[in-house]
Amino acid sequence: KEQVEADNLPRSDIIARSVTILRENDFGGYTIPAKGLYPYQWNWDSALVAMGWAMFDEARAWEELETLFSAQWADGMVPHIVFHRPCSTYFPGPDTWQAGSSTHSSTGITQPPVAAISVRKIVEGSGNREAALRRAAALFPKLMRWHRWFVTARDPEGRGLVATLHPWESGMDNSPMWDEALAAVPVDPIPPYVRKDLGHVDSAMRPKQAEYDRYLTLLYRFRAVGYDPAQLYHMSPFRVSDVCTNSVLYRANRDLRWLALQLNETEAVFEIDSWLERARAGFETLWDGSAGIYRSQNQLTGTLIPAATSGGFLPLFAGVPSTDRASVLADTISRWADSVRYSVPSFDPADVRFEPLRYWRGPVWAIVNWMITDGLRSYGHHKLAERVIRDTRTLTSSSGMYEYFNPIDGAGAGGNNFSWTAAMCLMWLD
Ligand code: 9WN
Repeated sequence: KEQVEADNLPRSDIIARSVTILRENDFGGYTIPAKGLYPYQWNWDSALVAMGWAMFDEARAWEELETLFSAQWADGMVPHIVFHRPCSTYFPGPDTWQAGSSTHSSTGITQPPVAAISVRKIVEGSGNREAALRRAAALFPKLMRWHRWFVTARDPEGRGLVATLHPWESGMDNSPMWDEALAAVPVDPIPPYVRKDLGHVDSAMRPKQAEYDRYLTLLYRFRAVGYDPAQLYHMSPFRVSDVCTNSVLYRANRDLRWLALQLNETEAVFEIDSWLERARAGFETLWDGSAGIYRSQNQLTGTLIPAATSGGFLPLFAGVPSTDRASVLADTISRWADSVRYSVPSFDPADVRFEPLRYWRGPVWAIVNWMITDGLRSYGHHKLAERVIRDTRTLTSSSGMYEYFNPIDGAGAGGNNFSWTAAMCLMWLD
């Protein structure tokens, strides 16, 4: 380990490499996650990447978010992918989704709502707060509409937790969290399709065919009802309370509330307060004290999902747990970290389904580490946060700015020169 750590790049190299990656993945107002593999604008990628841009080019950071919101749907939803230009290297693309706003072609589902978190970070880091607040003020009503959409379209029954209707919406596509819920989705006789992802990366690092068949089945069913949110909530054969999405939304609501106060938007503050209060009750139902982690829930069966994943630590990022509970979570993170070489694995390393190389079933993700460390720091767990940051720095320095990393041997996996990995490296230089 010392050997690898000795290879850590100096600060100036990290900056140079990260900036180069963002610039090379800049397609004019939006940043693609990685060349070839992901050629469009992804929702939560863009919001996270905007924070990276803000470290050296604030105007470009605002542009990233403004471009994302230019594709907002009339009902308030902000889609998970915006197809700004045709491209044949990704499947499923615009021809399969057949969705969008009046101006933009997009998917018909969403992703964890990071944007408001990003807006606050950019404003707080800005050298010209007044100008930054003007840019933020223009985004504010759009952010409100998106968050309101979550509450109305995805929590119509008032559970305090919003529903995720497709594994792609969770951003943690093939996480073991979704195994049972996804297995219960029947595979329809869907049109034959060719996966493009396998032309870019090894199949051992990607979701399996059985999962893709169900991802596509859901897509075609949603498309058949024109992505009407009222119908989707009731007819989707996959409906979960994802602990990651709900944590990101809770944190985003706190940051949006902060922005509302800056902008003297008093009514909005009250509205956001009601969302936060409802969600606090919802989170209580996800806590598993005996395992020391938050879980996701299958809304269709009512069961708490047994798989413990790194998403279960994200209520720390939200600021939801009490300090006692935060310490329990920190202990669980330490235990996981002790059982691998690089923290934080995306799935419990003690679980038989743990796979160190397969996407969301074990590998380390820099963005999740960023959220976890931000949460740990806010609860005063600085030593553990530093350990996670050090591990991520070692991984990115020695293996490259990969999409994700093997927690056992540190090998980079998935796409290389990855935008959000580069952005997180810039964030940690703070
Ligand atoms: C489907 C872009 C996206 C991330 C997701 C990650 C992966 C896409 C895919 O890549 O998902 O949206 O084709 O695998 O799971 O979190 O936003 O980086």
